Amino acid sequence: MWWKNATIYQIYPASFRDSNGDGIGDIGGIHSQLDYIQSLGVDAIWLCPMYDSPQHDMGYDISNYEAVYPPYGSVSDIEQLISACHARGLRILLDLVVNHTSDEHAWFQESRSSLSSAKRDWYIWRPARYDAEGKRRAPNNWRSCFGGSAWTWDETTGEYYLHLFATQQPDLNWENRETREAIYASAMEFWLRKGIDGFRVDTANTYSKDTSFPDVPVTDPRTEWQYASHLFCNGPRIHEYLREMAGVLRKYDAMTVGELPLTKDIEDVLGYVSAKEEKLDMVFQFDVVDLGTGADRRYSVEPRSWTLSQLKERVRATQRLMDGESDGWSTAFLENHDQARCVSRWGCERNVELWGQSAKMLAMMVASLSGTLFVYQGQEIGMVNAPASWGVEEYKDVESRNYYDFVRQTSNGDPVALAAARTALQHLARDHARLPMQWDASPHAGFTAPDATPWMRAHDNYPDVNVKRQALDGQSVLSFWKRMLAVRKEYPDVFAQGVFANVDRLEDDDEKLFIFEKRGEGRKLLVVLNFTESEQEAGLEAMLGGKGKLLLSNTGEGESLRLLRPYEGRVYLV
Ligand code: TEU
Ligand code: CA
Repeated sequence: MWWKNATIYQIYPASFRDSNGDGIGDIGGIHSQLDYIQSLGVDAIWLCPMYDSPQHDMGYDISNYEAVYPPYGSVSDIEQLISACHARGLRILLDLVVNHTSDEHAWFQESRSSLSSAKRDWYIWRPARYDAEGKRRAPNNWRSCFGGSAWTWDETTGEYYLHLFATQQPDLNWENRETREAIYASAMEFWLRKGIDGFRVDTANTYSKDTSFPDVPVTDPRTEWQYASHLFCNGPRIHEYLREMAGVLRKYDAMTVGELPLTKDIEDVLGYVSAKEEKLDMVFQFDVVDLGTGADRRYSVEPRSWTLSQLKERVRATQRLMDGESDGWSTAFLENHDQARCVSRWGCERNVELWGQSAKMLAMMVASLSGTLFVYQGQEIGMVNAPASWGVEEYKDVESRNYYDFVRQTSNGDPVALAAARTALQHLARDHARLPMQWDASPHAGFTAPDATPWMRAHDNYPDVNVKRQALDGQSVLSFWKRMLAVRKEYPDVFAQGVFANVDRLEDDDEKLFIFEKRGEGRKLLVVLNFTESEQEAGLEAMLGGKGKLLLSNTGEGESLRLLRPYEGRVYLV
């Protein structure tokens, strides 16, 4: 199983590299950077959706599974990319988005055309309810993940359709066997036959819903639409569907990594990833990336609402899948296209020293964890969130915009509430991951032609933070990532497969240091991370007992067993 010790590099096509100067990244741009990608020491790439789409949710609203969004290129460009990757020994994964399609998909067009359409039952249609005053109401009070009702009224046939995400993303009806078979043929086998190595499976636990669609209790009295995710995640038939899907994948020996929001208990997660279940090979748990987000609404929260002890606890939760008693497999990641940059969330941007130190320390943390490792484009050079000085109009994501509008409406435009919303977006929005990749110090960070207008503005810091500059500097974040990945590869039993344990030391260190062990075959790692801006007592002498070999350090300075510098991190082999 190639993926067990692998590192997978995630690419967001719109923002990676523009090869033709239209301001939008494309397949040609990805193809042109395969040398760079390979130089990182990764084993595979995962492309976010590049299918044809009206882009209401950046390609997670697919209008044709068997075509490529024309600004990105063509099916033949993907075929060429697949062969180019394989010729270098790189694997390639695509994104599988089959909870919903775009409302412009031919299936939905046909489904919505009449009550008797052959594809009517391919989506989830329900009649209206009427209240005491005879006013038309949605079938229930569920809120969509992007805010507002999860149902949209469709005039043509006088019914509502369900959409867990944006209005333009109607949910497919997985209860219908014919629909499932069409999904397998069009979204999966069409691409598997072209030789891809697997899929990242979008919202892998939402296909089965409670089909009685009950109302949920009111938890937010400001609005009619209530948090209902627990009713559409982990539904009654989800395991049956995933097993059926795995049957298709098996024919091609393809791997899967499923996105698993809102599945918290280890037993439930194991239901998806335990090898004997034969469903998904691994999943992305949300424990770590959800830390510090609002409980009811993701952005209803102050910046940095987390503690180090919580972070440790959540890391441990994802690592439990690897503790030897379970037959599951885990993933390690801190970023993806839905998350703000990890340095801005968990590290420090106060000055250039602390930025670099904390970017490397976070790299050390995530790359020392067990499971398959995922690195998101730009993470390897320590890209950070868009500056606080940028106006809210720079935020383009549907989730960001909907949230800001929601606050505007419910607060009657209160400037204090709007300022808080903007602060939260600056801290957590999905937009931050979607800024152009920073290649060099030329205009727009070298992402597109100098005279082009990139679809999102390049970060102000690109003259300092870019690939070209870091590639020449042996002490850069980029050089550190390369070293880190090489060392991880050298000792797979402790890095990718070791058994994780927190090392609890002095009580009052708990919110300052993160120390953990990884036990492998007759040896172990000791990872010591200082999460503060000040020096800390390390006390390593006692912990190592003269036996440890320093594998990695992020300081480039001599090692002191007594003191750790700000955001210093070390990995010892014991
Ligand atoms: O995300 C689904 C998801 O579970 C959400 O948690 C998402 O991260 C959301 O932004 C959190 O508030 C997947 C994709 O990764 C995301 O880009 C898509 O917008 C979404 O599905 C719909 O396809
Ligand atoms: Ca382009």
